[in-house]
Amino acid sequence: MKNSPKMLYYFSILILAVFFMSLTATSALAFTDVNANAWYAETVEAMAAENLLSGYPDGSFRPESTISAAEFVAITARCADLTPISGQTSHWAANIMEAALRANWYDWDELPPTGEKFDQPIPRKLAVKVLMRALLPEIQGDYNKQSQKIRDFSELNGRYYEPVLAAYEAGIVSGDSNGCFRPESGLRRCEACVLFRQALKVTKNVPKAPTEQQFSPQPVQTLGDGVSKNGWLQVKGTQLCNEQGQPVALRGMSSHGIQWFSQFTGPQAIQNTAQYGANVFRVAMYTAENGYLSNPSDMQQKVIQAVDAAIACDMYVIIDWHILSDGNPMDHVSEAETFFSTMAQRYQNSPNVLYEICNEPNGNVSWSGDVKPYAQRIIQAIRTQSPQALILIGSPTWSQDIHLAAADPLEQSNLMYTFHFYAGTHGKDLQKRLLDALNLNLPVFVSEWGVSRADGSGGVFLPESAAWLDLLDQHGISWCAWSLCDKNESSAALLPGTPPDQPWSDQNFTQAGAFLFFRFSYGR
Ligand code: IDC
Repeated sequence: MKNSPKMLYYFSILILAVFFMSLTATSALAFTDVNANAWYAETVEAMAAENLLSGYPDGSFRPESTISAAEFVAITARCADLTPISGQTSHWAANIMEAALRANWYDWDELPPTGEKFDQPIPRKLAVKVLMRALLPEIQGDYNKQSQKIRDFSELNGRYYEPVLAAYEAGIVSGDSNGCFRPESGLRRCEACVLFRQALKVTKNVPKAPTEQQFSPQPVQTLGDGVSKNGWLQVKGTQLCNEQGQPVALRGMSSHGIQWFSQFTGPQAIQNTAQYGANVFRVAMYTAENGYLSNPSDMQQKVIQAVDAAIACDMYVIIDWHILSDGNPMDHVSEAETFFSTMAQRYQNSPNVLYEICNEPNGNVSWSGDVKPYAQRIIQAIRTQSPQALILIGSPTWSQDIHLAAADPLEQSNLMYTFHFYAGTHGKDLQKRLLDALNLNLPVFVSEWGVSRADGSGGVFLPESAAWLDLLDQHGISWCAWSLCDKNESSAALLPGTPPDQPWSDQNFTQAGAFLFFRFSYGR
């Protein structure tokens, strides 16, 4: 057949058409709704090519929609290669959110693991915080230089200064056309992609700071469960372990003073607490304030009832010699000796029982002159009866001076040092002290802490409390919270009038209680 010019013409058009079709097919497009000419197309495509974006089941990406908190965290998790941990709801992102929370990318109150904020738009301030903590925690922003670049800086909550200034410093964020950051606004999905891409670029250029191994070790995976599974407890290094040598963390409640609130140390109240996942209960037997010193046999009886109730629930139970206004434990050392030797004899075959020999030494009292020699005598009294018993030792300044114990510890084994804090009063300084003590190999047990101020009232301070508990979890540290009672003070877990001898529901809890009871089995 002879080629006519007309046929050649049609033929070349066909070839061209096929060529262009193949072009569009290769350059496009991971998503049906990302236009190749859009300003963000290149970024979105590049991220999709690296499997960092998955889009929606219908093949769309919805670049103009506002990105939700769960979506933002999930993409960040892919960028940071974060391994999910079993989450607390059936939300599609629950496992990722759990891992992100525990990695400290954000705080409990910002995106509670219970999921109510997962599908809400993530505000820009929080998005930037998540991004910087996940990908570039080592970058710091110069306050004076960077804050000047942000026209609406006064609208930024101080909680977000650090990550936002760092993001400006690194050139990841530059503000809108008016020079505003708009901390409370949401982000479009396409804008979020640009943020991710920028951060990933910077990551490649930032040499990784040497990790401060001692301050950020891998979180210790600890077992919960009760005595039937874990048996006699033992201390290995700084870690509480079960009879088989596996790391364990006890979590539960402290009673209030049993001279006032023994109705909440009965079988039903303790069982209620165990049912929410607590595996330890602390029996606070005051010595002064109409406690043991004024009424030894009655108080001892109350202790026994509470201990037996906890044992019946397969829990560990701490017998606490609750000195408080009587700040020097040496003042009543012989009474303590008698009491502990009686208890240790009675419970010598029971792996459930732990002995806390002096709640909170305070006032004019020294570690090496008072508390340490006191501990030596009481350890002897207990171990004569119950050689394997785990014993908890306090320190001056209401059991905050663990640095003194760390510098001059007792020689005996199977001891832990108690460390007390109240989230509304104590923060970074005491947290540093805790980490320092761990670094010096001091085994620490938080036998009392509260979500309130140190006077048992005020607040509640839930973000601060969550930060504390996250730190304890990170280091596999056990805790009991003050207190299981219905007194009208903010540290109390139960609303006034809660029946001690009936099962409880969530309606019985104060804000403190709702938070604490939820944390017993957190991450387990
Ligand atoms: C508080 C109680 C409060 C009581 C007071 C004195 O919450 O109702 O009136 O004791 O008995 C501690 C103590 C603990 C305190 C608690 C809160 O161990 O007995 O309980 N706290 O102040 N150390 C630091 C704080």
